Amino acid sequence: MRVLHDKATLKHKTVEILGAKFIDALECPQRVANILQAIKENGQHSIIAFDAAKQIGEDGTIADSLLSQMISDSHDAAYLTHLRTIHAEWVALGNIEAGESVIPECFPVMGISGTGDRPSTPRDSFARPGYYSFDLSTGICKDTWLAACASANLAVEAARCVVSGKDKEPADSQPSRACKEVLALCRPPGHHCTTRLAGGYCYINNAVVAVHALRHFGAKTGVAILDLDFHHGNGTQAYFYGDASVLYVSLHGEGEYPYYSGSTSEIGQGSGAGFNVNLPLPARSSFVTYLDTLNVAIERLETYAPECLIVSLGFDTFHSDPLGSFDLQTEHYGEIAAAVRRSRGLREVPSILLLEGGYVLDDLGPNMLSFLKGWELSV
Ligand code: SP5
Ligand code: ZN
Repeated sequence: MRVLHDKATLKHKTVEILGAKFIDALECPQRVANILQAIKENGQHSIIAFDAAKQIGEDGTIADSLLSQMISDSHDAAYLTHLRTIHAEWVALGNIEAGESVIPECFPVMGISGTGDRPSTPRDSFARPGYYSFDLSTGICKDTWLAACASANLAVEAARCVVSGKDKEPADSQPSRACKEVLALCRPPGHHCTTRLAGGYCYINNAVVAVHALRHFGAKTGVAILDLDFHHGNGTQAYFYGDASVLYVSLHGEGEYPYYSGSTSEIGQGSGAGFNVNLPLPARSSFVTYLDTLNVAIERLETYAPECLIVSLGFDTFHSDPLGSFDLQTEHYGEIAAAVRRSRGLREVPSILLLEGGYVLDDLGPNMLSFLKGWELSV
């Protein structure tokens, strides 16, 4: 497996309100550090280090025009400006110290005004974090923007690897980069945020960016997203809800965070109807139950016959995860990967694995290695 990493992804470190406690966010730098360490020690995968920080100025502007385009094509411009500037603005106003994080104070929740409309962009800098996020787990520190851009850049580079037909560079410009399976060690994760709402530790939707990048590099037909994080990927679903050219399939905890999405009745709309598949599983689901449902997902993916597959890969399905309630063990990740990869219709499909959640620090490395072994052994 080719593994893409960027040390700038480790610079995002924030706080959250979880279960009525104000704590260091469970989504922390050590997650990726531990996975990377395990992959290095294992020695069977090639690691490519990117350095997006070189492309990003003091003021957060992105010099890399492709990355900038991929992010801005898929997210609201004022939202991106907010992510890029709010921390410095709050520090300048004296709201926080430089080492602290921006946390929302007030949300424009449905019904607040009786008009039914989303209120217009607030001028007040205390109002903006709530205007551009939906929970209290998505603080913004000094380097959040840098890390989120570096994370999205890994999704772009993963897409570059797996699609051979590039439209910008000559076809033979980077022959050594072609690779049909890539793991992007994205952090922060992406599947909860929408085009203008951060949430669930997510700021830029890396799966959405990956789809844009796949198109940019020449993917012409269907892209499928298999979301294996414990939580429903509401942001990814929202982005492709009306789009038949992207099939979204998710296995997740029923009725769990983000609470207001993920039911089986959400099937897509317009020409996208039938191309959104939610497969919620009850709390404490066993591996047997999980695998049965995974096979339903795989059948749907096979029928769709995608040109490329994106896996939103979360390990918060692990039995002891503080944010999950499934009963999966380390060896099960290998079986899950093998089940996907053994499928006749999917084994030849260029695939991008994007890291999402997973919060048991000591088990993240073994769980990732188990997944990668299952993925590769089964071909
Ligand atoms: C990427 C990702 O995994 N984001 C998940 C963010 C979840 N944040 C809030 C979870 C609240 C869970 N509350 C119930 C805990 C029961 N143990
Ligand atoms: Zn999750």
